[in-house]
Amino acid sequence: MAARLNPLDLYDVRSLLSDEERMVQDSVARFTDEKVLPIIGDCFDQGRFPTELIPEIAGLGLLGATIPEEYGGAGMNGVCYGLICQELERGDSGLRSFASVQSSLCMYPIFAYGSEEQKQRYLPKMAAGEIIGCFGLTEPHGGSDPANMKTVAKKDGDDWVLNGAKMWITNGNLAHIAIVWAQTDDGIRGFIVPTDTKGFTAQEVHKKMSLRASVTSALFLDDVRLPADAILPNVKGLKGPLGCLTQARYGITWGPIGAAQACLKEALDYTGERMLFGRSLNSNQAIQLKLADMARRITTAQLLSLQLGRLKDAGAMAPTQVSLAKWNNVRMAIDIARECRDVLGGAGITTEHAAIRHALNLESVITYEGTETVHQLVVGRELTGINAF
Ligand code: TGC
Ligand code: FAD
Repeated sequence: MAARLNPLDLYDVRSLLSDEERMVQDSVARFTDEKVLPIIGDCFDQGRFPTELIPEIAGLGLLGATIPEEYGGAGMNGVCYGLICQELERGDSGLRSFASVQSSLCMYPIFAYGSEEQKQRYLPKMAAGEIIGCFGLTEPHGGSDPANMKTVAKKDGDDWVLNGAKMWITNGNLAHIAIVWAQTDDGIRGFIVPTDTKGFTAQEVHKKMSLRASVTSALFLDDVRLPADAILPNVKGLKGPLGCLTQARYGITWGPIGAAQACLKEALDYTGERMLFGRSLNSNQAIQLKLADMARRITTAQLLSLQLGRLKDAGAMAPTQVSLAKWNNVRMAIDIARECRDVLGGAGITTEHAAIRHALNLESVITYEGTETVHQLVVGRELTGINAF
């Protein structure tokens, strides 16, 4: 019989990677296997983000991986960043969220829209994990429509004074700085807000059934006074935050591939060992159909993200392409995680196994960074030219 294919990479997508990309993937995979997997089930049960892993995450160059080395980043390409997201999310979506927010939603806007002084002041310490950021765009009255922003920033002499509230903010209670988007007389602008500024409070969201190993918070800004140089000078309008979302959503297309691979691996192992009706569970056609369908969908998602990454690295990636891949790959992973939970039977309902944790986490992933419906409508608009929002 011919050599068996890798069930988690049936098309040998890994062979399409460069040596550097494979090395990055291997080092993050090792970190996930050795440091994340042994503790993450307990973290999820306890509703705790493993802050003790931050120094090693930073040491591996996973914060601001694509930011140039002169600002403390690792200067990697977009495909490497995608592989980082994939391997972290094979551990848990909470770890990938932490890295996405720090890299794409906080370091990226400072790098892309900040002054030279802001870049020098913040980026090296953020890459080192010494300054943690959060990104405040969503407001309590409706996240899908950020143009309807109520948070305001008013000029008072040279200062800015911010008032408003943000909701569902990843890393909110961990953060030293918040990138806050607010309406001004000049349209939507971004501000770097040190979280110890008077009038700023973060309140952790409890009772979550999803992303339990991640910090999620509400932010309140009550007459928060900032100096003139807190504004990000080089962007105006909604394209500022949406440009950050494009970076983060790109990474999110890769992350759920890791979650789905973790679930498929678990289902393959479990159904190979489970004996029912005198034979192993995986010798039933109904089970093999499910496993085959998972492999088909993972393979499609891998190829989609890799091509998206190649487009990104060629400077040719369009936001609509990111929407299609975010929609497809998160839908793929949540369906697979739920199906794997089912084939594990009763054993699938506890966090002794990973499937239910991934399935629950993916409920957030399918909602944040643009809900599934938002991304479908973006693709629909591209096809028809009609804005249906
Ligand atoms: P529109 O008013 O047409 O456009 C405004 C300006 O933005 C530009 N633009 C983009 N730029 C870069 N990337 C994109 N994806 C962009 N989309 C639009 C556009 O060209 C325009 O520029 P200009 O120069 O003409 O002013 O806005 P739209 O109609 O495209 O947007 C509508 C819609 C619904 C797609 C948008 O509002 C949207 O994406 N809503 C969803 C909001 C969302 O995703 N929020 C996420 C919050 S952050 C988060 O969830 C973090 S979770 C992190 C984690 O834990 O991992
Ligand atoms: P709504 O916008 O109220 O949407 C409700 C429902 O209506 C959805 O099903 C949506 O698809 C649907 N809908 C909306 N518009 C239409 C339409 N035109 N047609 C048909 N259906 C429509 N935000 C941040 O800014 N920073 C963060 O760090 C962050 N982290 C998050 C972490 C977690 C765990 C979660 C759950 C969310 C996070 N978010 C963050 C917020 C996230 O981006 C929003 O939840 C998301 O954008 C949706 O907004 P909403 O929850 O207000 O839902």
